[in-house]
Amino acid sequence: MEVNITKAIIKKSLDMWLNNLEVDVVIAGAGPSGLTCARYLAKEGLKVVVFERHLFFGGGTWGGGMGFPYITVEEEAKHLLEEVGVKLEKIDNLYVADSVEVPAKLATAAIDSGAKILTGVVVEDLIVRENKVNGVVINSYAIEKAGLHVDPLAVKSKVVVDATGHDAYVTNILVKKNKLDIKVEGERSMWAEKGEKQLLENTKEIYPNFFVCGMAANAVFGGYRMGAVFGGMYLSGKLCAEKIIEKLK
Ligand code: 48F
Repeated sequence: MEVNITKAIIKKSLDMWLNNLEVDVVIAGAGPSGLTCARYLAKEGLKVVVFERHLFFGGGTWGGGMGFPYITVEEEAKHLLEEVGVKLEKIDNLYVADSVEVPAKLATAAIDSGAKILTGVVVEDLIVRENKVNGVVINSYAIEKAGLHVDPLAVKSKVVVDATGHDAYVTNILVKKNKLDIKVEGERSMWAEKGEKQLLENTKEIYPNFFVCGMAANAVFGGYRMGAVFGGMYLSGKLCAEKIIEKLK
């Protein structure tokens, strides 16, 4: 039995990795923007892998606002939660959703659309060839956390999306290691309405084959943070997917 358990896991993992070494799109970060982006890309038939450093997906959604287990979403974005079956209640001019239900259903919908979510994997660098991004360099988050010097592996992709949230981790690495003339501004203090609008203006390809979406996009361009209103994250994920689909057509 023990050997059979081990064999099943190793065989399946090996097949899965071999099947995901060359993909259309790699998304770094399985928060609300990354999961929404993954769902729309996969629905189009693109081969999508989401690398998430933690063992859980959902990013900054689970804790709602200051630990109160709800998040809010605006009228313009509520259909993106309704599409995946999230229940909403209107309070004043916003809709409220359960902060545990939301990531669970966003991830289920992304997986059911065909996206692969791999947790415990950190995107630590990029493959850059002739001024174009060609894929990502990955490592086990456990190895990184332990501070072990273990060399990484790599996955090739036509496009990479930075959906790593407030730190814009992958963009910072891209800029630093390739001495790019891009300034990562860092996010500004809270201004919910403005920050939500800026998310869409800032969701774009900022370097050949490299897109930013979600809070990473506002962090790159110095946009405002918005707190526990999430409509902009879902809209940004969808917009990013649409821009990538257009590019890869
Ligand atoms: O932070 P996160 O939820 O980003 P988002 O999709 O959404 C932001 C909101 O949650 C919230 C907000 C709403 O108003 O402002 O904060 O923009 O999810 C980012 C995910 O990326 C993972 C991280 O663990 C999180 O789950 N991540 C960060 N760096 C890496 C990474 C990395 N280098 N490799 C893989 N995953």
